[in-house]
Amino acid sequence: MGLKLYDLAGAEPDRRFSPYCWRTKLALMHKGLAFDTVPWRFTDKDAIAFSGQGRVPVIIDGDHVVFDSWTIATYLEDAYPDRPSLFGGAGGRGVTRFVNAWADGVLVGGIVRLIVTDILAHLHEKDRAYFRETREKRFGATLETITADRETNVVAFRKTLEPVRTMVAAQPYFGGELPAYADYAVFGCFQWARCISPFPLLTKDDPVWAWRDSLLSAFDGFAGKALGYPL
Ligand SMILES: N[C@@H](CCC(=O)N[C@@H](CS)C(=O)NCC(=O)O)C(=O)O
Repeated sequence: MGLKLYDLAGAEPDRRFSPYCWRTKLALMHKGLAFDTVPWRFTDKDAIAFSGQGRVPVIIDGDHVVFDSWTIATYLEDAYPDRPSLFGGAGGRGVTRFVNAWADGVLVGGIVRLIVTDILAHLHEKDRAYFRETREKRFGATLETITADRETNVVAFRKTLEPVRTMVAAQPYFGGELPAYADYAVFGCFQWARCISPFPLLTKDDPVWAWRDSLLSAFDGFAGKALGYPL
């Protein structure tokens, strides 16, 4: 049996929008591993109960069940050492852990405030009440209040991307000449937004735009072909 990934979907089964699942899919492509995805909704807790928790990504690889995108990345690196490296050695793994944490805190946290109402609009009916309730509790505000000032808030969000601009001014990817897991950790956040929201996160003259474009084209346009909004 091939590798299987439980992948967050919207109302349409092929609208796949989790930033964490995108990281995992690109890591699998990078390793050249074939996989099948299972569309999963927020309230399908029973479907992944075998993993002992309630979030995706979850992968089944033979006898191994692994969840959490960072844990999956380290699992793939260690289980498939002869395939192209995701981290480029122990030092790279350590630095990538920081990039991953920065993406989780600064990017996921910044982007969700710009697109959360668009996420709600694309969810399967059975997920909507759960999503609204859990997120409004988390943010302490209605979803509509959170995105109301997004035209202003996106300006501050773009400023947080300055380290990425510094990086792409000197080299094509976080991984150097070729993409690595640090690229996927950051790119997954932009792909999440593209798949679920028409709201423009970047301006065309931003050097981050070109970096994102090259990842949309990677692996024969794997991420670029996914259902989402045009950029
Ligand atoms: N730290 C986890 C986060 C996973 C996560 O939060 N996944 C979301 C989808 S983007 C989820 O499954 N949420 C379920 C819920 O909110 O009930 C990772 O990196 O995989």
